[in-house]
Amino acid sequence: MRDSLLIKAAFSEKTERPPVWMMRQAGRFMKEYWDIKNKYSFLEMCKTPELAADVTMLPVNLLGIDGAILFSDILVTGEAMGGDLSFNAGTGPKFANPVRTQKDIDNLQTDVGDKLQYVADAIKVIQQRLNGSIPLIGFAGAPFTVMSYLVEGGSSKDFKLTKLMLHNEPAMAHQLLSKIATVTANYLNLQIEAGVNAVQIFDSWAQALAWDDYKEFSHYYIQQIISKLNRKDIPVISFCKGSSVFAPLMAEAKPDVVSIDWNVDLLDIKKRLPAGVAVQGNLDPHILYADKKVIKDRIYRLFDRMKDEPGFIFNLGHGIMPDIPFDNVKYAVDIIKEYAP
Ligand code: 1CP
Repeated sequence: MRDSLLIKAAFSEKTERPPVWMMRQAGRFMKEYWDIKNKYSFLEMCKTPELAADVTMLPVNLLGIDGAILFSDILVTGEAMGGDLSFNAGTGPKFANPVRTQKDIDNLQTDVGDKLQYVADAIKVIQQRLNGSIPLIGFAGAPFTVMSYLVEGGSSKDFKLTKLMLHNEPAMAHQLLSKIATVTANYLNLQIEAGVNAVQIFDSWAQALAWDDYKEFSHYYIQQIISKLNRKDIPVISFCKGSSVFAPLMAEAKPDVVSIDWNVDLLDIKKRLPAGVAVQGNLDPHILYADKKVIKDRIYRLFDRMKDEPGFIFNLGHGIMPDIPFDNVKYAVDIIKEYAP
């Protein structure tokens, strides 16, 4: 895998073309996903290695992308720590026992490797199916983002209770974040041990934070996690929504790749990062709703801009929306493979 397009680009080595994969590629925009989802619950799919492998392989077989991503969710760490997690159509993820008091935090467990063993089992089945063709990306949620679901009890628009805990009870917030960070570092090492070829940390809601709060309550813990990973030749990708602002700080945590949202010019931000830090991104996912000529124009514009830069992985600035037409996603992957500067 060390010679694959994705791993080479992640280590800022020259590649014949930029590799492509897309956040949330293994999911809801594909009819074949729903054929499986209509028979099982989401958590059953995650916890049954053969099913997790079936879904992981969908975009590999149907799109021909350059990296597979483990089928799971960022909230499985919260569940393993004691969160009563469910996923309901329409309302998204729910924790029935939100974490809001000192006692709630004290009750959270951190020695949870056994409870996440099903992920290691899934990774082994997926690697058999991939059979050395392309790298498998493992992942986990960043502590701040996972904390937000635990504290709010589910999705949130304004993160009111989470931010109140940061601001009024910072010592409690640090205890909670520290517990999540311990679990997350161990969990990513479990994935590396089981055979993933790269890992990505998702801090999906970091953009809700002010600079100082991001530094104290998010960046600090991501740095801790990255420093504990048994990386060998496993690149670490750090994603956050808000990276057009936070990227220089994200790079200080020493990931190999910083994944950038679509608010910023990718070349400009790459030039502001230390040499040897690759970038991933940064197409606005809404472009994939547009006409094919717009899709081609925007992707080739990005590629022309990045053509002299080793260390560029094509991705979206955030995940694929469930109602994006499959045909447009396939078209994007096809034209990326045809790109010649
Ligand atoms: O390609 C893939 O989709 C791989 C598997 C994957 C990943 C990487 C899933 C499956 N979830 C995730 C990460 C994830 N989960 C993130 C980070 C990425 C991002 O920012 O988009 C987040 C924030 C979640 C939390 C979550 N889980 C949400 C978002 C809710 C919100 O607050 O907006 C949702 C809808 C889920 C459930 C979920 N996870 C994955 C799928 C396919 C689904 C839908 C389940 C269903 O079909 O009902």
